[in-house]
Amino acid sequence: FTPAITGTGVFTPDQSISNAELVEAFNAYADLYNAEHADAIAAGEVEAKEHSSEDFIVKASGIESRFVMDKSGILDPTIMHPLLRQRSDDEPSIMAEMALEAANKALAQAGKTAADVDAVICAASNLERAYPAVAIEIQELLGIEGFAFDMNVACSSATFGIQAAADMVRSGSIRSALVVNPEICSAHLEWRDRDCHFIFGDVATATLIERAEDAKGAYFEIKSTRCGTAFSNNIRNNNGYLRRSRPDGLADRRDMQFMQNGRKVFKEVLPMVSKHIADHMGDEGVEATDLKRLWLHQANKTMNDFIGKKVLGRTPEPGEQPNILQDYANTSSAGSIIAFSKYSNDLGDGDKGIICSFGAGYSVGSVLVERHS
Ligand code: CO8
Repeated sequence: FTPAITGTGVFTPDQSISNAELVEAFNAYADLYNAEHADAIAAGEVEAKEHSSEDFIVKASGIESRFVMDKSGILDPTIMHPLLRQRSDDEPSIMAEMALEAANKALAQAGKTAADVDAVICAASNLERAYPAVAIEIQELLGIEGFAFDMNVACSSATFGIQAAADMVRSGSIRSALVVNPEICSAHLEWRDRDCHFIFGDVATATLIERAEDAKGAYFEIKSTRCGTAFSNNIRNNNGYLRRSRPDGLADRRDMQFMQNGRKVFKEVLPMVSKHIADHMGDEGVEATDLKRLWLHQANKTMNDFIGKKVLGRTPEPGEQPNILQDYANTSSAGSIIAFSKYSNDLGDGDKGIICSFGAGYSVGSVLVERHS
């Protein structure tokens, strides 16, 4: 069977934080911190916190704003993280609820219902609990018969999930699968660190993968997929279920949130991604001139400009390599799918494009698609 993307959906939280709001809150936090530690700072025992700046954020990343599930806690200089209500075990979990809205949009776009779906893959860079799988809860909420499982490949969760779903559809083991990516990045971002406090936002995306012959309207044939990984500590989060067992495990430790060496990531991931896409295109006999669009991972504008230029062999025309990071920031695995969802319907019959994610792991995933309308 030929796998195809027949629908996509995006859930966008109703709260957003501009760079101006973010920087104001961070600077108030830094002032509080510096006042509290004035003696230690004066004695040279503690480093003073420097202010953040809107100009730096836009220049370094291209990010202007981000959506979040709760801005009240993040913007309170005495809290500096989201405040999310504890839900009872009988209520839908927050990730399931976000994914559900995105999944329903994807189903509606494809003109399908839960009865047409055989599997759910919840692929995200962090899961809200260890078990039962969030994917199985989403399966239950949607009323899907079949199976579901969670997976985590950080920023490449969506493309790796699409590969898993596409391979299962291709082999005939399932008719279709929903790949959902609920990303609550705000809950594992360190908002008290100016080096990264601007980077992430929250969102959920969903992609319906079906047999091409089952498509009711226009669709994107999945021509092929490629996944690659190479271990790196340059993007790391040490939080996990062994935390309680460690001597200072429950302390407020910096390494229990997102950490990165941004410069190194930039330098190491760029050649890895450029080679990955070039190899994928080479294997498929696809030339740069065959590509109408690139939907890249949404981490950094300069990074995407560089990759677009490298892949196409020239500076991409406006719209050829759409960015959404100015509005959403980095939403981990969901970023390239938001770009695909928002900027793909104008393509014509036979037009080809590549969805590509990259990030922690390191991990890179690419999906070569062709429009049929
Ligand atoms: N305001 C003002 N100045 C600042 C700020 C700030 N907010 N932050 C840093 N500075 C200062 C620095 O201190 C530094 O000063 P100095 O030169 O005196 O040391 C100067 O500005 C330059 O800082 P950097 O070298 O850090 O700046 P860069 O130009 O390298 O930009 C970036 C930083 C934006 C982080 C950039 O390096 C980048 O984007 N790198 C790539 C990162 C990337 O793609 N990472 C992918 C990670 S995402 C992922 O894989 C998903 C993980 C799972 C999700 C986690 C969710 C929480």
